[in-house]
Amino acid sequence: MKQYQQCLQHIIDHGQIVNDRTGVGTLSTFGYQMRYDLTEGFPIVTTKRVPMRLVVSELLWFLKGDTNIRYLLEHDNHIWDEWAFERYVNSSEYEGPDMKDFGLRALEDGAFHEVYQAEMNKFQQLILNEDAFAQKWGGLGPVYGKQWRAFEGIDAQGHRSVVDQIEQLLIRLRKQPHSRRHIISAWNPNQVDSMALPPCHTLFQFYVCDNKLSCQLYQRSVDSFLGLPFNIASYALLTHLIAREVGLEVGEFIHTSGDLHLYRNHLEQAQQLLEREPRSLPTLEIKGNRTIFELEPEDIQLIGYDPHPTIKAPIAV
Ligand code: UFP
Repeated sequence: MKQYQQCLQHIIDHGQIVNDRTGVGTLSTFGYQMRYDLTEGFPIVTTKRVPMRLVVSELLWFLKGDTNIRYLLEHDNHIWDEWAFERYVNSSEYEGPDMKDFGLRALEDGAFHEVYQAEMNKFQQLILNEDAFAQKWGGLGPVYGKQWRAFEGIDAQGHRSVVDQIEQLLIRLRKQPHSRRHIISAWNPNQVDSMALPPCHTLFQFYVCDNKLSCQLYQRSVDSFLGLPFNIASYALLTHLIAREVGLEVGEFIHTSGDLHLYRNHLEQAQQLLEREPRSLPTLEIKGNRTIFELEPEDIQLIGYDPHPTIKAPIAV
């Protein structure tokens, strides 16, 4: 899987230094595309380990229309914790130690990191064990699950309308596979400000040719070291799940980037990854006959994933 390495090299060669929202700083480029032929194997990065288990539970969570981190915590998935935590510690209900700018401070100050970790652990336990707390503080606002399964708006007659975009997509793919309108948008301008994180994977389109289903994603903002390998695996998996549901083979997954960046504190890790030789791709196995909305994480497995070891990198919040 050379394409991912070429993408990192592209940013290193052409990126401009930008002081981004998180305060960490990035090397940034705008507009980039990669194509993965899904018939050649499952396109998960092999030059470091990508936690497929987390990709799977997050995607099934989106597909259920869920926007509360409790489901993720129950599956030992912590990728959204910081976003929910941020809302909680910035509220008047939070009475613990000052957590202002916790993301950056936890990276730079060891003593603060301990205090932060203790507060985060308390928060996670409350989400898991207290229904009312989970209801109130586990929610991330109308993020992906909400937009995919219950996109709200006003129709042409002025009536409130709620669209299940995934259900509509499945119906249309069965009825009119060659339609050029197989689009799902997670970007709802009316609701972006209420989301814990405005959707990074913003809009995607499906395409059918020769009985094969392809998917193209437009990702507005791409953390190339931590986010991108995860996002590629997630949308490759989604393409497989949708294809299975409507009885098609898989075709290509095309990833198109808006702001494609490498955080300043991921540069060394990226160089380390670039020295590694890509390995052969695994294949995907989906067991049983549960529908796309009923699938459980254990139904989905990668066969033959033998990556180089994990490379740790701090996440910018
Ligand atoms: N990011 C990704 N992929 C994701 C996701 C977030 O790369 O799936 F949820 C990164 C992109 C960016 C940051 O570095 O998170 C979001 O910040 P902003 O909203 O300022 O673009």
